[in-house]
Amino acid sequence: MILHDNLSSGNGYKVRLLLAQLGLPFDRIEYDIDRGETRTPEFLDGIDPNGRIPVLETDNGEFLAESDAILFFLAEGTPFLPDGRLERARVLRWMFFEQYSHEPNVATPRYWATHGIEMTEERRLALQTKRKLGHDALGVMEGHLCQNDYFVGGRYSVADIALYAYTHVAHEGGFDLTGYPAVRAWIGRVAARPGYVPITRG
Ligand SMILES: N[C@@H](CCC(=O)N[C@@H](CS)C(=O)NCC(=O)O)C(=O)O
Repeated sequence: MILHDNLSSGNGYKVRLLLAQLGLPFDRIEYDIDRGETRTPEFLDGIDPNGRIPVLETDNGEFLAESDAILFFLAEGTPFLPDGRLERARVLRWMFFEQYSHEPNVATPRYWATHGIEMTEERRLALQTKRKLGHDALGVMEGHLCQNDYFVGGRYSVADIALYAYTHVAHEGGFDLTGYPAVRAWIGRVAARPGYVPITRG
């Protein structure tokens, strides 16, 4: 398998973390997203027309984009995805929450801060909204984790990986997690799982 990736990406990290925990070997191709390397005609025509990483290239030469779809695909038939119909749907519930309510608000400020993106007036205004919506999403997680050790079925799954990726580095985008003790405790539980690798590991 080949992971088309960028080391700083939390979306890419989700896949790297699961592959490491599954013990699956893979090759990684690094793209400089600041220099538009995922927007070339070769990438758009041959790898993914949406021009973003991560993309998983399977051993059969099939391409699969979207981090949470890749997690779901790789987790099939493993302990990282529950068997029951309702629990599988709950994994998707948290993944859709991650993509709609969490990632656009918690990850984007980190990207702006860590990639030297110019803070135009438009971005400054957008940041205020993202800050509020990001804290709303963290609040939803806190409420769930006050009652549960993990997101679905009381055990670690790809729902946790999807949400962990950008939550554990939220401070890099200016989010203070002090007010979310249950989230911080869950971050510690995830980081203690067997086969854990940090976001910096390629
Ligand atoms: N919904 C996608 C988002 C992917 C995404 O935003 N990728 C970013 C890096 S985290 C990217 O490739 N940016 C480069 C670009 O947009 O040109 C996923 O979860 O995989």
